Amino acid sequence: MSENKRDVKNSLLFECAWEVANKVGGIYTVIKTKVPVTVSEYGDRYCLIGPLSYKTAPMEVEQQEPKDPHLASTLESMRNVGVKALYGRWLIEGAPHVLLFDTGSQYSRLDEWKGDLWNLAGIPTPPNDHETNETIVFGYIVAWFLGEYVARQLGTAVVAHFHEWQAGLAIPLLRKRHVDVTTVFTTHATLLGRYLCAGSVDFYNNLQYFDVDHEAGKRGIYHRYCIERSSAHCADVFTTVSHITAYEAEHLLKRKPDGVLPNGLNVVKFQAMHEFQNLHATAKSKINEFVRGHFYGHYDFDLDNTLYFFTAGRYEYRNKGVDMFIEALARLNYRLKRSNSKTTVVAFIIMPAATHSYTIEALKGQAVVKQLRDTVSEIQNRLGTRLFEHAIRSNGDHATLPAPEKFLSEEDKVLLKRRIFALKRNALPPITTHNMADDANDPILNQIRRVQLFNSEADRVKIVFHPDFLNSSNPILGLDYEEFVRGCHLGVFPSYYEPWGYTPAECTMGIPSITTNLSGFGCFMQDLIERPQDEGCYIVDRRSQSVEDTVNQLTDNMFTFSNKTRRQRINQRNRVERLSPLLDWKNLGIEYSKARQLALRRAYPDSFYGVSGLEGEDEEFDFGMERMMPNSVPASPRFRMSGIATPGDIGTLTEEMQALGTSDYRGQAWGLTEEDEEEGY
Ligand code: U2F
Ligand code: UDP
Ligand code: G6P
Repeated sequence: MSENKRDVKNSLLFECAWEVANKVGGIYTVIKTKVPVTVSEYGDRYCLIGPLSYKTAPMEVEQQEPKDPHLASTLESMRNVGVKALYGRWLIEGAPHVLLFDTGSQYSRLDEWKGDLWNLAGIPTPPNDHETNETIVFGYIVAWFLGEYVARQLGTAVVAHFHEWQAGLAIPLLRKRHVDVTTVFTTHATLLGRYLCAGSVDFYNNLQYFDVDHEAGKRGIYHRYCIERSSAHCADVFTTVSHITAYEAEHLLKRKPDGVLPNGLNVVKFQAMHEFQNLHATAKSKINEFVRGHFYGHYDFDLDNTLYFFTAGRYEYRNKGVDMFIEALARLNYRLKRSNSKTTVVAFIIMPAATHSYTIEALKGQAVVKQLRDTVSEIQNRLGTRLFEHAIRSNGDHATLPAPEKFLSEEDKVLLKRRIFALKRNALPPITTHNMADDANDPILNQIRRVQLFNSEADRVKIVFHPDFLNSSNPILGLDYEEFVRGCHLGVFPSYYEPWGYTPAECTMGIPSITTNLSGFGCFMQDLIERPQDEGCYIVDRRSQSVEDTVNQLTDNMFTFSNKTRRQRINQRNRVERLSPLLDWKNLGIEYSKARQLALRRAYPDSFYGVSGLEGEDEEFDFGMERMMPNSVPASPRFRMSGIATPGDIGTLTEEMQALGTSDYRGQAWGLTEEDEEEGY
């Protein structure tokens, strides 16, 4: 590529995503939580690139002047022709450099760039797709920036890492223009996968056979698909977040990924185990408070013997497995009733849908409980005063102590009666907390109607559908999501399409969860731990059995969990919490380092070989990353593979991976016989 020999050991890193300083979905979580570990490796040689949103940027970014003179002069020359950009520090843990481009400042060139894209790559673009227009303008600005930057800065190699198709368009442009950078593309799902799964197709068994162009065309996303596919093909290194998505990408994008970069978390470890157990108890008491209000008038169950289950995420009814969750809840209800169980399960569904604010009933529930509580504490105060006055005048004669109810005045009794009457309710406690915009056609509500889980007294399983994300300032269920998770007993995520799945991964902060072997996270845990269910990480099989059998397995898991004693639950939470280091970026970040190193090797092979042409040992990088699981950690959990150094070894990223067939993905493979597996394919 280059005449000059660029320094590959101290390479610079630009990481580019649509969700840099701009929260849309899961990729924001990936980027933001990963920053500290990337900064510790790259320091000031790291800069994130994203779109400039005037709404969020002022809160997220502190403006600064670039210290790198090449960067300053590149920006200067772009500003001179009208490009608006904000450079500074992103105000998050790690405080990385960030460069945000205002796509609006270059919309005048949209048609010119669309024409260029057609001539260059044969990618067509329809006129009214706003998201694609943004992608094109952003992609052209980023390619322009990187091209100008490396033309000025000639001494050091530059790695440009792009996430998802919205940020990926710069990759084919850089390649066509022979810009001297090396590129990594990470996809967090595929466009076609998401669309196909949301319909009713047997996705995984047909992956090899889809006519991809036709399917994309049918759904009006052919142009987006072309951008995604060209990003994957033109990148020096192509990666995804899990093996299951790698398999999907190979067939839908027609390039086999070079490796897997699993998503991590920023794990906070407590000094002592009991600290997070205490947090569970405090958060649970807040959920208890909500439940008392929501079920007023029918609150005949014992909160001390009540379990909170939940599912959460974007409202993708089939992809997130809500259909299966509700069906399994109905069966759980039947089994709990049949076994005369005293346990009540309250199942929460937290998924944003279109609504017109809270229902009157939901607000009233919280209000009547608050009034009752206020009245009781007023009476308590008055009663206390009377009791004290009486006692102090008894002058040592305890025989004068009247019956306790004598201290309750008639007025108090009337007040209390009024509050108790207010708790009367003719209807059953509502399923949903909000007025739904389309109640009659809502898939979740319709499924609940079908299985008839209406919160009746006889039901051991009650349902609360909260069609909005949680927030501590909400008047109902006023907790932050993290606090809510801690207060619950079990997270249930029976996903059908889930490239990774942060929601079950986040449960490892201290509560058990159920997920499937079709989610990236589920497969990751299954590959890593010998008996994940013993560690509070239940994985339901959605690959090799019928839907009926899967629902029964899910029901069994929930039923067994419902029969655990408090002591067993506490124990299980301790075990789950011990898994969290597996997901720590301090351990998983090394996979990103490997991807960058591979990209450098592919772009600058000469820099990695000694004079003799053999790879010199001193050319190897030392990532200096913390190794997983120091020896002091207890023996449990038992790992499946002996001698693994990092969890990322599961996502082994190697040159050889290209040469292998489809069947080398981890986890249960498709279309393989048992003998094949035994032979280690
Ligand atoms: C994956 O989740 P994401 O957070 O990336 O999922 P979305 O935020 O929904 O974005 C995926 C695509 O859907 C598009 C968006 C992206 O191309 O432009 N989209 C849309 O068209 N309309 C919308 O209203 C919202 C999004 C993945 F699914 C998880 O399993 C992973 O955990 C996560 C992180 O790797 O990436
Ligand atoms: N989440 C949230 N508030 C809520 C429920 C969920 O912020 O009330 C977050 C959750 O913490 C997680 C993300 O939404 O980080 C969902 O990510 P996941 O990977 O499960 O699915 P995606 O939406 O990315 O497909
Ligand atoms: C934590 C607390 C305990 C409490 C328990 C409730 O472990 O430290 O004091 O008894 O939570 O557990 P449960 O599973 O019944 O909500």
